[in-house]
Amino acid sequence: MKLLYQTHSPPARKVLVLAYEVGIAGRIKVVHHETSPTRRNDEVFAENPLGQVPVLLRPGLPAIFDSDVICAYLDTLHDGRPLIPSSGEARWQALRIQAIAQGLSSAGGALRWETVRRPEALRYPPLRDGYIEKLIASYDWLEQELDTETPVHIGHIALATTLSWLEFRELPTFREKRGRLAAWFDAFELRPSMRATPMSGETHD
Ligand SMILES: N[C@@H](CCC(=O)N[C@@H](CS)C(=O)NCC(=O)O)C(=O)O
Repeated sequence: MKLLYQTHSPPARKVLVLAYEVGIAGRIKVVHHETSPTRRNDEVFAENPLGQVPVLLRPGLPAIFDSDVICAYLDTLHDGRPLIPSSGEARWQALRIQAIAQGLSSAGGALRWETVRRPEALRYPPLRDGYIEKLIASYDWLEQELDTETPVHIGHIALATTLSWLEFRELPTFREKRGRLAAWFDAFELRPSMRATPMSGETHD
């Protein structure tokens, strides 16, 4: 299988971290691609009409996107404990943490457009402030709601890869007054799956 990937993309890294966690990373060839709404990447568009990574290419089978769907697929390819719990409250907890992580990643990306990516004259400060509000409210929610003592699940992976990117991009910090969240993240970052998938090189994401 091939994974169309971007080194700094939280959803792409989420897929790869899951693959390491379940022991199938060796079956995936990672192919780096630059993608952006303002820099069309024809190879990515050829597989995903949204022009976004991650995309999973499977020999003889249709391409799969987005990261939630790829993770659900990869979770069927191993015999270990599923990282997306199949039923009960454990499932909804994992999926709602994943949903917050995906939202944080989107809000963080949108905030970067309003602060560094869009030409200065086209930025709209009220929109910037609205995205900051979403980040702060989500950090506060996570400080209360994150299940730090349960076995690792997809929500944890999505969240750790997103927090890592938010910090790397120097977006508003989640650390202040959120000791439980910060301690959980610092421990998660030491996992071999996170260490095997560092953000590297320059991208425009
Ligand atoms: N919901 C998608 C989001 C994917 C996404 O936003 N990918 C970004 C990189 S982080 C991308 O490819 N952006 C390029 C673009 O939107 O044109 C997923 O979870 O896979």
